Amino acid sequence: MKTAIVTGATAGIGKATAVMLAQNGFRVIITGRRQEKLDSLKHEIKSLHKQKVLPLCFDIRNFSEVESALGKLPAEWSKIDVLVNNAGLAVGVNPIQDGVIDDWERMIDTNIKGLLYVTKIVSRRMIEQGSGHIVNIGSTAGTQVYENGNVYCATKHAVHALSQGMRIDLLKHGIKVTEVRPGLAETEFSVVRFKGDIESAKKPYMGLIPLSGDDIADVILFAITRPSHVNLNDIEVTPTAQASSYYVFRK
Ligand code: NDP
Ligand code: 8X3
Repeated sequence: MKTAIVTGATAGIGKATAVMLAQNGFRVIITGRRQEKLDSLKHEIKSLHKQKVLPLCFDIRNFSEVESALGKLPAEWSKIDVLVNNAGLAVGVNPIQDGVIDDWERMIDTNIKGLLYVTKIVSRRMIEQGSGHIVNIGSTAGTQVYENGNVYCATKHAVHALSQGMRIDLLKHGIKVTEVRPGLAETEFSVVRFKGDIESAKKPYMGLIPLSGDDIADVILFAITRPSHVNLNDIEVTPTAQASSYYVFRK
């Protein structure tokens, strides 16, 4: 049986991915900072989908927390087939001159440094095993920059570059690297970005049918279930009503 780690599994894309992988025969290691959400997801996956779950509560911005959670896994969880680097966030929508330093640091520390910390620990394990598949959740914002998206877009550009760099460095070890780059997906993402302002958080999704966490989970499942000689490198997924970060058709 294959084992997958999904970071940021307490909400949105990560939660949907953990459930879908469990439904499709994967044992899942689920991570996030909210213990109660991890506990309820563990209960859901064990009772509804009859699958083994290991919840690990830690902040991916802290390397020693990442190392102690993922560096010493229980023996029965020690072979990791898939890592989904999903945990991430946008905070704030300010023009660059009004940027809030704490917002910038949260995004850079989570989306870039946290992804690197997790990857360092898990990729070394995959190299020892001689196999593995890393799926990085990038964004349409990883190749296009929009007004007031400055630092968030920069972090996702970094994920885009790191995905290419990881693919090159891990090539000789037989480890696959896939980047999945969603467009507008309605999760907790916008509520976090607008700091709990629900009305503002709804606006990006008005007048169109956005992606759901399940839509992205479905793509991740497809990517990780291709034959061993086939890799999907870079997958951009948008709602039908979105052509790019700049062109969105709203009814
Ligand atoms: P959600 O806000 O619904 O989920 C984000 C997840 O990340 C939560 O489980 C959260 O868990 C976790 N997380 C955030 N910060 C940390 C941290 N410091 N340590 C550990 N876990 C953390 O958003 P989405 O599901 O939409 O976002 C998932 C990924 O998809 C992100 O990387 C995002 O950038 C990307 N994305 C989202 C898009 C969208 O439109 N929604 C589009 C393109 C990409 P907890 O709070 O419990 O720590
Ligand atoms: C999230 C996509 O366009 O809402 O990465 O920033 S967008």
